Amino acid sequence: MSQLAASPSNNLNKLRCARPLLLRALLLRAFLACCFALGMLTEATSAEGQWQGVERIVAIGDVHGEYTNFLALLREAELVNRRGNWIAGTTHLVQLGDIPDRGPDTDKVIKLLKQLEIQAEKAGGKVHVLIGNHEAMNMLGDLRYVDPGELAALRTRDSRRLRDAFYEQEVARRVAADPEFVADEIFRKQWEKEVPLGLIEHRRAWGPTGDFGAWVLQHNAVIRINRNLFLHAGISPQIVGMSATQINEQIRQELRNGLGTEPGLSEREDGPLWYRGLATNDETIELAHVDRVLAAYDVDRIIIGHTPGLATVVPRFAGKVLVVDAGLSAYYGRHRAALLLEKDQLETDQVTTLQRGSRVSVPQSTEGLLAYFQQIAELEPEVPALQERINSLQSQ
Ligand SMILES: [Mn+2]
Repeated sequence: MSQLAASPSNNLNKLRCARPLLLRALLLRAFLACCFALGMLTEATSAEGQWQGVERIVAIGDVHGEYTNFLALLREAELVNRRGNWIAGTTHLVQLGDIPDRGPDTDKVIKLLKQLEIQAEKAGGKVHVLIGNHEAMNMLGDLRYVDPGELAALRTRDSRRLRDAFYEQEVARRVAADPEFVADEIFRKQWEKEVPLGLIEHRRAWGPTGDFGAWVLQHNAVIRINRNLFLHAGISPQIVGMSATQINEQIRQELRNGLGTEPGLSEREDGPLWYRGLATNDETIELAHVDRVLAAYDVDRIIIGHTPGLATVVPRFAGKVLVVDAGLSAYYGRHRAALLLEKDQLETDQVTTLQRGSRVSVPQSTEGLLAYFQQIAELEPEVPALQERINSLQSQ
């Protein structure tokens, strides 16, 4: 009796349960599909490296291990507060590459930028840290410009023990190759000079799975925001046929897996991390190429770092190229300038240099250059190269 009574109600219960379960399963499937599609979308957008409709963009050039002056510039651009937290809402910050080398603060700068990437994303903004030739050099093992302070910053109480373990391995390796080999005190002193404390940590950090290397591998070398192309050095005539996606994928692949026997895109003189023609070639000779690059990537402007000299944003080709490497680091004189691109009512990007906190409009013609550099010189005095440029423009 109880069984008979129970069974229809059980069946009913099963049915009642089945519907929500089915619904739940369908919702879950839809949810997962949605996540998947969103994931694909996000990935596609970032792989293509394109953003449209951005109201305010701040571009900052090479940092080269300089924390204090970099933070001062971020504050002047109203990107962060005095504690270094993002306050810029939907603004996009583009750091044009070359964070490490020549100065000691690389670890601090990277920690700050990692934090800003997260904070900006939450606020609807974005921090783009582009890959420069010095990121590539550090990942590929070219350590010519490493500052001793960068190694010292990575030292811990374990560093000596870690290095001793490597030393023992090195001695064992040499003895295996040559049984006569004896590691005397001179050998040890020489080896320790070549392997300063912090170097092993540095090599690990810049490896493809290390704290710095894995972070760099999340980044692009070339991006497009509104009608502006951003990259570290420049697009040469040899590279102009490659899409931004191809460039980004090839450079990340090289930094992840190392270089083959052919010169890699990330180390070539005419590659996007090194090419200096846009910054230094004669404008009358290079102009046709500049126009080709603008057409190929469908942009109005190319914004680059890599070449310091005048301590400010240097407009070239009547504003078609903007060189944004002010020379922030002590090595280059601790100058301070950022580029601002802010949409006006007509939705066009207004171009302004922020020099030590003061705004100077960037001329879109060669005629405006003298007045521009004169205004900059008042804000950034005692830059001989800038004075020379002013004198030469005056004598024309
Ligand atoms: Mn560079």
